[in-house]
Amino acid sequence: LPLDERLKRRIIDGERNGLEADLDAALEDRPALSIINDILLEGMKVVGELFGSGQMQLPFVLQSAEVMKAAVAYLEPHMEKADDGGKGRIVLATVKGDVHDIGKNLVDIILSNNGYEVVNLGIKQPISAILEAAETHRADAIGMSGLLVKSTVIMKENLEEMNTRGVAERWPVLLGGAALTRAYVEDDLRALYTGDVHYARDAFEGLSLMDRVMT
Ligand code: B1M
Repeated sequence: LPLDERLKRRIIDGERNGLEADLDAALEDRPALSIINDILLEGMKVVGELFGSGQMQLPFVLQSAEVMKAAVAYLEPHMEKADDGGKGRIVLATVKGDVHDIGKNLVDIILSNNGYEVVNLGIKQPISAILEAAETHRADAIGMSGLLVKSTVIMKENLEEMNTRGVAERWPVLLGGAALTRAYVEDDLRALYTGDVHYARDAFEGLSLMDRVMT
């Protein structure tokens, strides 16, 4: 198989042996971010389709996720660092009940490499923990990630909780994750939330939104 296909296959098959050598070879002709976006994430997309259609079982999805994470960790030092912090601080978390963190961690990497300080709380974070961290770290914004349909409901509840606590004006909120749609965030959630809430389709939109809310 050509190198690109082989790397994509590694994600789909959850095959780690020889991963680093293939990544090194790929780095010779394209930047780390392009390897992630154009090759590895294509593999994850296939995993999602196979899992969704019942052709792949959960333990294998987990293996694929682990290879994906290992690849991202290996590539991270090769990524261009545009800025050294100081542009602002964001508290980032996967919402309550949701363990998916590959996308959130990509957002962390992209923001960190572009001048933001990221306080990454990890997965399954209740709104109380998110707000406490935002307070303690004097965050400029809050980012929530979630991939389950259930998580879109949790995000709504989180915003309602922020309204109730009277803290909606304090932090612009960025929301991302595969189950969300722009319309849900920009129509439904904006209608109920008294603060500022934005939808980010991917990590790069997350970055441009941060640049926007910080100006
Ligand atoms: Co799960 N899973 N999973 N899973 N999994 C999905 C999400 C699913 C769509 C698969 C499917 O059915 N086709 C489905 C959800 C269906 C639904 O809710 N209707 C699903 C399911 C059902 C489940 C379980 C319930 C399965 C089970 O137990 N029976 C279970 C959930 C457990 C839980 O959370 N309580 C489960 C578990 C797992 C694994 C642990 C095996 C593993 C996760 C490992 C990990 O993350 N550490 C896993 C995986 C890998 C997936 C798929 C295949 C891939 C997700 C991924 O990493 N994509 C996924 C299929 C899919 O998404 N279509 C699936 C790559 C990643 C880079 O994309 O996170 O979307 P994503 O991030 C993108 C953007 O969304 C955006 O930027 C990123 C790209 O730049 N973004 C943000 C994300 N967050 C952002 C935040 C921002 C800005 C942008 O600002 C704050």
